[in-house]
Order: sequence, then structure tokens, then C-alpha cells
Amino acid sequence: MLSLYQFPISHYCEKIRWALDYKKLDYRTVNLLPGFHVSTAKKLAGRSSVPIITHNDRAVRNSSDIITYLDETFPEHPLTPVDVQHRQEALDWEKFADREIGPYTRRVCYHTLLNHPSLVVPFFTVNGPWYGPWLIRAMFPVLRKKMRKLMDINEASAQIAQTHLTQAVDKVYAHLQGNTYFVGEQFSRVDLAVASMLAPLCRPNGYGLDWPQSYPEPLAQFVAGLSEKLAWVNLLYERHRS
Ligand SMILES: N[C@@H](CCC(=O)N[C@@H](CS)C(=O)NCC(=O)O)C(=O)O
Repeated sequence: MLSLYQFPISHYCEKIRWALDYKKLDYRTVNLLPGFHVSTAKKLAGRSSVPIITHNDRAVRNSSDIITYLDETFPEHPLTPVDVQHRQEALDWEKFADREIGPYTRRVCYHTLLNHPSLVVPFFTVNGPWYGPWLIRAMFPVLRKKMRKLMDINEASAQIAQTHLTQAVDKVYAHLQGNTYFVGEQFSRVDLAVASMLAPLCRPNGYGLDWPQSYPEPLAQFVAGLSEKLAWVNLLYERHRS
């Protein structure tokens, strides 16, 4: 049995949900509560970060390693290009998405969303333990402070993250030049990785969260400024994320 230990809100976890769904694999999700996840994650995989998958008494963490494991273990509906050059290009761009997009999307989004507990608490607790909404609401001021500290989220760092993210989106847009796929003519792990890392900015159907109609400011304005270049994310979700 395949299990995915995750946070529903996390875009790294969405990357793995998408990979599992794309590969049509049967799996169960175990939704952990942010801040209360550490002992479970460490017991499973030695580190606190999710996503983690378990399969046949084995635990794999780190989204890129998980996709490699899934493709090696379940070769049907592959996400890794077969052509050696395409494969390397895909892995390089995936690394760019994981390192140069994911953390900045998170910082920019949380900088606004953490000021709106009524919006973000349901995202932290959806389909989790029954006591989750009560616990996270009660602990929210402490949790928010801890998250801001751990992820270095403040006004100055959010401004820098906006600049970084804008440059990363420009780089993606320039690479695609109107094409749908990053590498070759086929959907692969790189498209999935880049689109997942940008998805919280686009609020696509299929992510699994009940997104608000629009984001509060200043996030709404930032997202609006990128909307044309982010249209590709929604297109990929429509085509490949049922
Ligand atoms: N490089 C990791 C990053 C995963 C990551 O940053 N996970 C965050 C959620 S978005 C997390 O688990 N944070 C809590 C923690 O590290 O304890 C991957 O690709 O899986």
C-alpha cells in the first residue's frame, strides 16, 4: 500500500499528489497538522519535511526523489523523459523549480495568508484529525510566529521573494516561448514540478483546496501582475490534472 504523508496546503505535496494521480496509482493520504507533524515525519524519514511516501516498509522523502522512486517502481505512465538529454534537462529545471520557485511562492503567499486565519486554518486542517480545526485555531498565534521565524517570513524578505519570483516566472516564460511543454513534445515531471510550485499563485481546480474567489492584498495585486505569464499553469492543470 502506498501512503502519502502530507500537508494539503503544501505545493511540494501537491507535486506528489499530482504525480500519483497522473500515474494512476492507488494511495492513501495521511494529512498531518503543521507544527504537530515533526515527530511523525522524523520517525518515518529522519527529517521533518513532507511530502513523504511509504511503500513496502520503505519511506522516501524529497519530492524529486519520490518521483524518481515512483517511476522506477511503477514504470507505467512515466514522468521522467527516456531520452538522456531530455531527462537531464528535465531534472535541471525541476531542481530550479524546487529551489528557486517553491520557497519564494511559499514566502510570498504566507506573508499575506498568515494574517488571515479564517482563510488559512481550513487549509491547514482539511481532511485531517477531527480535533485539527480546534487545535490549530487555538494555537494559531504561536504557530504563525513560529512559521514566520522558521521560514524567515517578514515584510523585507517577502519583498525580496516577490522580486525573485518575478524573475523566475520571466525565465520560465522565456523558456516556454508559447510552447506547452518544457522538454520535448510531452508532459513530464518538469512541467508538473514547475506548475505545482507556482500553483498557489493561480488557485487551480484540482489542487484539492477550496480556494477563495480572490486573495487578500497585497498578494492579490502581486498575482494580478503576473497573471498573463501564469496562464500556462492553469492550462497544464486543465489538460493534465483531472
Ligand atoms: N525539498 C523538499 C521540500 C519540502 C518542503 O519544503 N516541505 C515543507 C512544506 S511546503 C515542510 O514540510 N515544512 C515543514 C518542515 O520542514 O518541518 C521537497 O522537495 O520535498
